[in-house]
Amino acid sequence: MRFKTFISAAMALAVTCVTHALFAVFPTPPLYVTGIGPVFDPAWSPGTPEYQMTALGDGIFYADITAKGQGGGGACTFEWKAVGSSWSDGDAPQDNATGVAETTGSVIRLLVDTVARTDGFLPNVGEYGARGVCCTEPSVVYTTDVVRATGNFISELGGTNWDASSTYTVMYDDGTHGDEVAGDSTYTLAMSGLTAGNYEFKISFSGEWNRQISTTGFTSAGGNIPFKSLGPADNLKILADVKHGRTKIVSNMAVPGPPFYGVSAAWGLSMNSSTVLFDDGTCGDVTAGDKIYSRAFAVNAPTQYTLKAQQGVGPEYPGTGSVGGFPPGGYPFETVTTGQIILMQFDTNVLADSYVPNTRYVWTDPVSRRIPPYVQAIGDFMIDLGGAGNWNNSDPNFQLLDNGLNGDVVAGDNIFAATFANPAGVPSRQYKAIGLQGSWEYQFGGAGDGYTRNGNNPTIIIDVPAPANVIFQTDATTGRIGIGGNLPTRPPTINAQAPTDVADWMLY
Ligand SMILES: [Ca+2]
Ligand SMILES: [Ca+2]
Ligand SMILES: [Ca+2]
Repeated sequence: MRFKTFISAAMALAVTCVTHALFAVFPTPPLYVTGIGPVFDPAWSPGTPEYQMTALGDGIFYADITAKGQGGGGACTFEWKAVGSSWSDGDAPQDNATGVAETTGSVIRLLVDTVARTDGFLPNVGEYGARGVCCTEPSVVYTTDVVRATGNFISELGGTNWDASSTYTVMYDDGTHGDEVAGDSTYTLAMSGLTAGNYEFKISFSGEWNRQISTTGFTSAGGNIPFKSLGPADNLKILADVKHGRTKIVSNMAVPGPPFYGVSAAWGLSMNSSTVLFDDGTCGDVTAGDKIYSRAFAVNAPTQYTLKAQQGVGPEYPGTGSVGGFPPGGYPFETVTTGQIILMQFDTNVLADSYVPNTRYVWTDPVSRRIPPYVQAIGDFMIDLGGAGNWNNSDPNFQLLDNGLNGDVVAGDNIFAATFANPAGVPSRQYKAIGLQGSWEYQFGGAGDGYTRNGNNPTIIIDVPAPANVIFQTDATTGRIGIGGNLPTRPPTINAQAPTDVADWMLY
């Protein structure tokens, strides 16, 4: 009972910290680990010298701790996080990470990866708000564990949904049952026959939930991981890297499109013939075969909404926010008349102008486009450039303007810019832009994102030695951001400079 009381108090404290750091990024070193008592003493105390982390290289940090007591959770689990010197510096992961301390005095290595990876596994730094990915050595997963993908799809296979002991969901790491490499700590569940639709799962171990892999990695309570089936012929694989606590969905129908679909709560969230995008010059597509997929959609009633491009099981664009959620996330647009037609365009070309995102971003026609009332550059460069504090989303000294002055090349083109003297240098800092003063509701930038509402765009890294000026640029139509004197490239089918009552397709 004493343990249970202890755990409750500490969990409440940790949850508070998660909320506090919702939009923070991972802190710059020194980094620390902190966690629950009695494994940690003091418990939940960022900045404790004996818990300082050491760089392992490649953006990975570790700390070797000696458990002051046995883990008090089920299966001797304990909860922990990587954090800066204080909670206000930010922390990771969003939920508490999990470790196992079976005995007092056991030595456990706690690791955090702070770098975005390109292997398609989640969680991944910069995607869905992840600031760091945590795991332990020894792992919370035993070699004797039965690894399962457990979720609400099991009834489609003949079993019971969320049955953590199901015989239908056992994963393999022995080179059989669709597992590609035996013994590489990546387990595989291969399946097909699922009715088209949205599903979710977590990775469970030996039929219990004290240890699991959720949206935020190794946790005791994180979110369910979503995936889609495009139909019974969709050969799906769920992969689980049980060394790092990450998962990946592979589908034979999920190769990067087409078909792409344009979905919005304003006209429909289903991926079907009424939402498929065109690149054949029809249905509003301006130019056939230019790899820009488009469609004109009629919106029944005047509204403010969001949209996304989707490609089945693969990623969504923008990636951040939930287009079907409340409030809805994605690319923002607004209509003012009943039955208004909006043109959505989705560029799958790759641009080489150093602006981010450089592919797979969406935009809408000028009538439905939201012109931001305020654009500001934000990040951990603000103090370097003379600001009072970093990550201040209401600092007009960092406002970008569309007036043709101070680094803005063309007035009124919906590209916002400002130039800053840089006497001290800006070493490897994080940058994105926001579209409403004092708010995180509208954001710009980030690979796979662009202009978003109700999401949390990943940052891009800027590195400018003194004394070169820093010129921040933000294209508020596409959401592409970067630095430098050159304008971000725009696809030729954007109408960004004609009168706002002229729809894109009227120009061609
Ligand atoms: Ca394997
Ligand atoms: Ca096209
Ligand atoms: Ca401009």
